[in-house]
Amino acid sequence: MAAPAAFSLREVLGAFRGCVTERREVLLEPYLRGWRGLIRFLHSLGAVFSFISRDAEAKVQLMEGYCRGERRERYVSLQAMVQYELASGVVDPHKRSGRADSGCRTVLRLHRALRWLQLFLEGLRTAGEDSRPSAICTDSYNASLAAFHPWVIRKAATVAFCALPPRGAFLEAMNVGSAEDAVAVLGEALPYIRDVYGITQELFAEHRLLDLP
Ligand code: 1Q0
Repeated sequence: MAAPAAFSLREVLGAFRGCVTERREVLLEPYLRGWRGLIRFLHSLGAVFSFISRDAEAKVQLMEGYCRGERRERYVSLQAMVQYELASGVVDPHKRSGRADSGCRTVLRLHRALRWLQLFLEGLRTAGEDSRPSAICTDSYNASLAAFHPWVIRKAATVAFCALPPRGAFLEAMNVGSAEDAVAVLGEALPYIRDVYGITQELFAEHRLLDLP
């Protein structure tokens, strides 16, 4: 049996590029494929990150279940999912409590993490050669996801970030060639990630889903 292929940033890039349709809908299958790639990368960074990858993995798995399930046509795109879950009462933006397994609240967690990713990759791409990924990661986290996490998670995340490898090794782990090549691919990937984030943010804002418990 062949060993699982090594992570490559190109795959993640391809997945996020394939997310947005001509009608500006976000397709779930490539969205989740992009996340799968990222989780794989996180695994390669070591066990310190496993509390993060476990959570992301559980969320991706839940969503994959919907995409393959009985109502799969309702989960082709984020737009279809929002429409279906609102119409069927699976989610209700006016309720303070809600189902922990709805697609909308699950995607919302991934969506917030995508903002972190965007900031982090932007930082990595534009910072100087002697910059530290751990510092860029901490700053990106504090400017995004941290606002949604309780103290203990913030603390654990900040400690884990210290274990990130230095810039050269980090860029190399992306598996697209030299550090310069990796930076170029990041530049290519970012507009797609930004686009997916922007469309999702607008969709969730329009339906008042940005605070789902
Ligand atoms: C490279 C270092 C990775 C750092 C990841 C930053 C995110 C930190 C998040 C800490 C999450 C802690 C685990 C639990 C969180 C949950 O409480 C929370 C809320 O969910 P719920 O159900 O309790 O309401 N969950 C989340 O906020 C979701 C977090 C998902 C994080 C997914 C991160 C995936 C990271 C992939 C590595 C990307 C490396 C980038 C470079 C690769 C180049 C393409």
